[in-house]
Amino acid sequence: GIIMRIDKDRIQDKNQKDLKSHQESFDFLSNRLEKNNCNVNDIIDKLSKFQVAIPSWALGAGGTRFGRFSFQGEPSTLEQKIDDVGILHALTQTAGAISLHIPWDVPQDYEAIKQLAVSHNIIFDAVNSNTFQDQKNAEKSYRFGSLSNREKTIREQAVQHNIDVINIGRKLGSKSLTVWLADGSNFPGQNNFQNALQHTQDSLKNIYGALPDDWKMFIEYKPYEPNFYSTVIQDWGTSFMLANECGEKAYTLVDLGHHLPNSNIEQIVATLMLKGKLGGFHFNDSKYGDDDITVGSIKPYTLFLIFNELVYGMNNNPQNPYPAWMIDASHNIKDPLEDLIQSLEAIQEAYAKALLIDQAQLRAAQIENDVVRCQEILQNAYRTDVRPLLQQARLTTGGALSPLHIYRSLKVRENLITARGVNSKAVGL
Ligand code: LRH
Ligand code: MN
Ligand code: MN
Repeated sequence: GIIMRIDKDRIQDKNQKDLKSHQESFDFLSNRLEKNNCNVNDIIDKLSKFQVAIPSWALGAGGTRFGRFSFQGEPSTLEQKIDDVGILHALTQTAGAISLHIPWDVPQDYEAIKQLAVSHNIIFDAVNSNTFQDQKNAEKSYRFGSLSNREKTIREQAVQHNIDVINIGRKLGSKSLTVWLADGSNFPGQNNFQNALQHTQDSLKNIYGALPDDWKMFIEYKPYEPNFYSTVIQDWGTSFMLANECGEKAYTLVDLGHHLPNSNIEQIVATLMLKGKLGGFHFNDSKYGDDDITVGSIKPYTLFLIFNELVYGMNNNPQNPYPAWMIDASHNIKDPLEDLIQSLEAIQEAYAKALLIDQAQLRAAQIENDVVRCQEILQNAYRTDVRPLLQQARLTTGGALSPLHIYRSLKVRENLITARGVNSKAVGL
């Protein structure tokens, strides 16, 4: 197939036009920050190293349960999905990984797939199992649950699928498995809660038994949807308990959209990191439920507060491993690549603002119970326009000063449509 890529020279070339004005705003901001005891170089370094995995299912326009409007030039093969992530990474230098969903993305030729990823400088992050849909030619149906099912043979099929996913991931160099279950019930009385939880725990332990020593297992929770009365792994507490039952390689995964309205997600993050159990993170934003819309488009201040806890945990909790970051968003109407560029920018922005917080001053204000000053310290950081820092980070790593502008001016989508055809469709959600 045709490999789509944007080489660094094109990007450098396009950057020229905005270089001078960037330099001006960067100098102005870094002077001000240095005066406030910020180590700007350290922040730039942290921003350049922060890499977020792109899930294979975010590269096509997502659907709602009422329909899906494909976006022209969507990737229809795994190779094309990797090419898309390559484009994102070339422009932003922050999307250096892809997260595959099995069976949507089973590789045919492993060596070729690995080489393609290497050529784009991207690695394979967590592999995701899927027992929320019945697969083609599946012997048993997950209609009434997978790992939690009353029927042993159905649980066994679901466990085996997860083991198959681990083996696929091993061949690609992945180091973690993410398990998200749709299991639950739609009506009171449909399920025995205790049996469903016990079965889930036993099944997860069987999967954990097949996990290589240097792998992690992430257990994702979600309160509702697709089941609307009960979900077996409904909240962080249930996930945490199951992870503890499985063992030290099992962790909780926080997806921003998987909380009931007004939950204090930053506090959940702090609790899990203190206990060394925050393994992975799915970024998205929402107004109502698990809306999976562009990161930072609705609640950017909450995202900042969450990053404040993440930064604190990364600095103070050696018991917690470095979390696996992933975007879990995909929308119905935007160009998926433009949407992901916006999400990556919002993530970096929240991270940069959290890095500006003067932790020593905040501690001092907390000790004095100076509530007003505590709030001022957080909000001073939040109100700073950090975009020149993001641009500087991209400049030093060979990315685009303005990824979205360059994406449009290079007519990337138009080229993808020419290469792949108007009706090319992504497999997945
Ligand atoms: C479930 C979820 C989970 C799935 C993805 C497609 O809502 O967040 O991570 O794997 O969506
Ligand atoms: Mn998720
Ligand atoms: Mn979700």
